[in-house]
Amino acid sequence: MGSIKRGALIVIEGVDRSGKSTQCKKLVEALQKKDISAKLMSFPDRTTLTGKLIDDYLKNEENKLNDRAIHLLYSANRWENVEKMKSLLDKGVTLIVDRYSYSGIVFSAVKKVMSLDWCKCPESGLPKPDLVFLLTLEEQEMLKRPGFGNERYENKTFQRNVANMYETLCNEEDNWIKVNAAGSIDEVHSKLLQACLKGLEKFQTAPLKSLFF
Ligand code: NYM
Ligand code: MG
Repeated sequence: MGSIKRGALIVIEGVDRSGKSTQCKKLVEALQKKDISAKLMSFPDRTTLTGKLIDDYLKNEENKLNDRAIHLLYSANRWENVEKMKSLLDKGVTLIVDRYSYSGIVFSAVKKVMSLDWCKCPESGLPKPDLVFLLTLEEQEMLKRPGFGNERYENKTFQRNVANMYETLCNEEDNWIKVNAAGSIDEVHSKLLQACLKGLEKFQTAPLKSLFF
């Protein structure tokens, strides 16, 4: 009776409209087709208690929750899901996650109210992804994509700052892969799938680490 390998924790990050959700979905489908147990998760998880507060904050300009409070809510939204994540990983399910702690850090740090270190603190102890894909888009490409929605943060200046802050974080980490999101959906997908498959065995046999200790 050999013990089953754990699942891998793989995160996709990037500015709004970079194709994260599409790519996450395709990645899960492709892994499943290869008989690799995989599941999609996304943050914010708007279905939970904190998720409902976050949803209201994003949709209502009148919501005056302060920057630190909303930052901690996003983090709590991940902590609410930690048992579920760990239990799936333990069972050998690979998780493909649409945004994670890095979105939390980047979207808050660009507000210039809290330092990068302050933003990282509440993420400490969450499962550390084995691999992070950063989908990048040149500004010209970003502008060509269909319009932003009406949620908070969905404007050019904010997203430009977010893109720069992602670069800063990316330079601090060794397990990030930058992928130009301007390619076709299939081109981007095959890059992501290849990198996932290449690392999978290694991820599944190494202990799961924690963020930022
Ligand atoms: N966002 C997302 C944050 O500000 N902090 C976080 O921790 C996370 C996970 O929520 N503009 C922001 C980024 C998005 C917004 O996400 C909603 P989505 O993926 O559009 O539902
Ligand atoms: Mg969005």
